Amino acid sequence: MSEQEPGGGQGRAADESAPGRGGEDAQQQSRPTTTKGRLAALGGRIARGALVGLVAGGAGLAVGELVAVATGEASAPVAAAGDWAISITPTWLEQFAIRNFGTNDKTVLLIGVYVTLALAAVVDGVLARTRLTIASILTAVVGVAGAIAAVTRPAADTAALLPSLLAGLAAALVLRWLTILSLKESAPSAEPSGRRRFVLGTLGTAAGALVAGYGGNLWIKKRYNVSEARANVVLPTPAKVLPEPPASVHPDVSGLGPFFTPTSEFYRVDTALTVPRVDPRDWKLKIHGMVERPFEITFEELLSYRFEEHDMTLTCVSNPVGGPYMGNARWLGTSLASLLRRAGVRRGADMILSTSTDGMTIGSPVEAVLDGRQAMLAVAMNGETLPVKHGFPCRMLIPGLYGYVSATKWVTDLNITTYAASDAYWTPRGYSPQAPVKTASRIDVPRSGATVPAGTVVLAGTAWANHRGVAAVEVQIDNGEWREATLAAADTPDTWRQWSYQWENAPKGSHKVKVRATDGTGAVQTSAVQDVVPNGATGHHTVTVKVS
Ligand SMILES: Nc1nc2c(c(=O)[nH]1)N[C@H]1C(S)=C(S)[C@@H](COP(=O)(O)O)O[C@H]1N2
Ligand SMILES: [Mo]
Repeated sequence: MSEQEPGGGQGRAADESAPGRGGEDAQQQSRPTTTKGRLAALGGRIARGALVGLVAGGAGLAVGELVAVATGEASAPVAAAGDWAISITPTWLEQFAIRNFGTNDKTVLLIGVYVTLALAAVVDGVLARTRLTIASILTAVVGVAGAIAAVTRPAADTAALLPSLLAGLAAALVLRWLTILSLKESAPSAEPSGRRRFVLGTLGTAAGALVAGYGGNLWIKKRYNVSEARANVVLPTPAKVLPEPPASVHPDVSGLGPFFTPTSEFYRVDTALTVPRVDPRDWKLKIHGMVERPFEITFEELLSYRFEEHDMTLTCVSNPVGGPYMGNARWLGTSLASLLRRAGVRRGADMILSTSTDGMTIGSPVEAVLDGRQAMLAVAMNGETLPVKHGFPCRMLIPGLYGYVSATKWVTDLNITTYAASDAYWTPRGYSPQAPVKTASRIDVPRSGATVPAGTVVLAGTAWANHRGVAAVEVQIDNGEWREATLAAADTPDTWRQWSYQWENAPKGSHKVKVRATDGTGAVQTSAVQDVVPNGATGHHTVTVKVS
């Protein structure tokens, strides 16, 4: 970088620009002649353009947020853009996100959307100084793109167009107005009043946008809040009292999680950027398609059915070997099989295509639901009304199948159809149309990499073969013999089974410990390593333990 004029005082006076239409390229003659001066002028233009772009973008988003108070949370520009991004996320990226960000993947996505919009706003704001019309049109185009994203979400109506359209329009108008003020302010002939107008306009708009955006967001949260409706649900009394499982389902090993996963710690996996808030008074379930007697029921009717409790472990297909995406709960639900029988499934139908209020579709085998297992429409978990993020007011559950083919949250539609005729959401994205949970096991104690004192080392963990049950668990130390672990008592074949093993005289040094399970049919968990896609990871969970 050459500096022709130490001190570089080209300063404000040389910071050129003309007010109004001509923009900055009409002002060639007043350009500073030194490199440093030119750089300073360029910096000033970029800074002003960026500021104006960001304020215009923020004002647009705030308007969008306010409009979304009327049209629904998911139609707000950022929510719509995020939901759209989720729907086009390729499977490899989705896998990367779930591996690296886990349940924070949605926060990461939102940050991504904001950063992208901010960058676009900065570029647009800088462009506006020389090409105001083009920049304004681009702003409006971004709004139109947002509106298209919003209206093409599966659960959207036409009103979903409005927030982003109006956001784009507002942003374009603010961009125009502030750019003109800014060009006047930075012109060589600028008067102090021009500068004041620009500063006040920018600050005022920014403050207004913050208040409106934040307020709109709070208003949305309040308007679509269902916590009161949730608190008012009177859970049906189960037809039979299900006794607590014996204490012996849980080996008393410190560091091993409880048999039932506390609801607050239960994993959450779904594609919903804004958690659907469904008022039970508006909830209806429709059963239709290849049935003799299609029908629709309200939440009140649903609650009048026979309800039963059932203990079952829910597992995500995206759970890597040894991973955390599973939980065990006591669910309260009504029989899905009874509902199907009431509708009368026609011959040839083999799939239930269930849809949630946010448009997620999940395909489940009719056969699994009718084979006697406790498939249910659940309204409570662990004795408490379903939390909103776990599907309030009603979700589907089928023991033995991964969540993406069975556990539809916020479910409102059951279309009885065929695998040949229908694809569920994840099928074109590379996942198998059908997916029973694979036999698997996990070492939870000690944590991999932990250092433990020599002597007797207690190993413990959990194993699952949902609906087949776990018959045995074995551990292997440093590729030695497989040794039989002690199984805790079984609850149901649909729940996981905890285990422990006393490793006597553990020698000092670093050791590899592996685990494998045998399911209720006698099949031993495979050692073959397979990735999550297309139907669940396999391989032995292995931890490193340092004995000192
Ligand atoms: N509506 C809806 N239901 C859904 C999903 C979803 O994305 N949307 N994800 C499924 C998947 S992949 C899993 S593993 C389970 C997870 O349920 P949980 O979040 O209550 O643990 O919900 C299933 N039900
Ligand atoms: Mo899942």
